[in-house]
Amino acid sequence: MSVSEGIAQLKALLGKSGLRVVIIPHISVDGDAAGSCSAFSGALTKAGIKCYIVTCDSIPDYLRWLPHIPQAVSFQEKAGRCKQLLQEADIICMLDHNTVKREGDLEPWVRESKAVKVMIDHHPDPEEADIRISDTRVSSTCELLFSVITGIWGREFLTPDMANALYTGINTDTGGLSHNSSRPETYRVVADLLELGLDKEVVHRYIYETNKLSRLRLIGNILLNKLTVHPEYPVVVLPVTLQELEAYNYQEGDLEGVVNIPLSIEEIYVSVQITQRKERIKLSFRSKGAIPVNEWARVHFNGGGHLNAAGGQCEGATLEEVVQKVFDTTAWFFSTYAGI
Ligand SMILES: [Mn+2]
Repeated sequence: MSVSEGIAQLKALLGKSGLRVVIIPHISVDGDAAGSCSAFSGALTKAGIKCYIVTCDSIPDYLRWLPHIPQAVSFQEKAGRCKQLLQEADIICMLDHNTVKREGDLEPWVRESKAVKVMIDHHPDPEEADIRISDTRVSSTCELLFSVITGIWGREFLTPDMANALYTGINTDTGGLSHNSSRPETYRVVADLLELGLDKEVVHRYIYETNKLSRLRLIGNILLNKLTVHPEYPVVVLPVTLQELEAYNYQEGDLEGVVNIPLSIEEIYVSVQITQRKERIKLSFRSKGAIPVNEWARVHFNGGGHLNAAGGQCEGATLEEVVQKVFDTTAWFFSTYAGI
C-alpha cells in the first residue's frame, strides 16, 4: 500500500458518521509521538470525529503543553477506562511506531479489539495493519502526518496549534534538524507550517528552555567529577550513584541525553552511563560509526538495542563492580567487534 493509497483509504474510512477513534503513541512518549497524537487529535476533533489519546505510560512534562495531550488517558492510572475505550473504538491509530509491541500493557487489548487498525509511521519493517501509511524516508511521523492531514482535509484545514505540534515532532526527531533531515521535502513542510501559523519560538521555548538548576548541577557534577576515560580504549564511563540522584533532586528524564555528551569528543567512540537505581544498576551505551554496542550490552549486561544505542542492567552488584566489569570487558569487546 503506497502512502497516497493509504491516505485515500483513511479518508474514505473517516467519512463514516458516529465514529470513535483511539490514538496511541509508543511507550516512553517522545516529541514525535506526542506531536503527532496532538495534531491528529486536533484534526479529528475539528472534523467533528470523537477521539481519545490512550497511552500505556505517562507523557513527560515538557510535552504536556501540546493541545489534547493533558487529556490523554494512561493505562497506568486508568486501566479500566483504557480497556473500555479500546473495546468501543471503531478505529485505532498507531502513531510513530511500527509494531503493537511498542504499546506496552495496551498490547493485548489492542490485539483483541475489533477496530480498524491504522498505522502512520516512519520506522523500518512495519508490521501489518488494516491501513498502513508508512514512509521510512521522512524525518518523522509528524512530517508524514502533514501529508495525511492535508491530503484528507486540505491545506487550509491545518490550525496554528496543529502546526506547532507537527513541528515539535520534526524538530525533536532530527535533533533540531541536525540528523535525518537532508531531504528538501522536510523543509517544504516546515515552510508550509510557518505559513499556516507555526510559532517556532514558542515551540523552542517549551522544548529546550525547561532545564532546572538541579538538573544542570547533576550533569555538571557527572562531567566534572565522575566521567572516567579508559586508559587504553576510546571509551568513557559515567557512573552515577543513588545518593547523587537524591542530592540533586533527580526527576525522571533529568539524565536524558547525558550519555551522548562524551561522543562530542573527537577521539571518544563509546560512552557508557552506569546509573545506580534502587533495585538494580542500569547501563546505557552509545557509540559512533560501526561499533555495535548492542553486542556488548547483550553478551555481558542482560540487554541489547540498536548498533549505536543500547541498554543493559545488572542485579546484585555494586556500582564499582559494574564499572570494573565494563573496563574488564572493553578489550574483549573491541577485539571481537571493532577489530582493535
Ligand atoms: Mn518518530
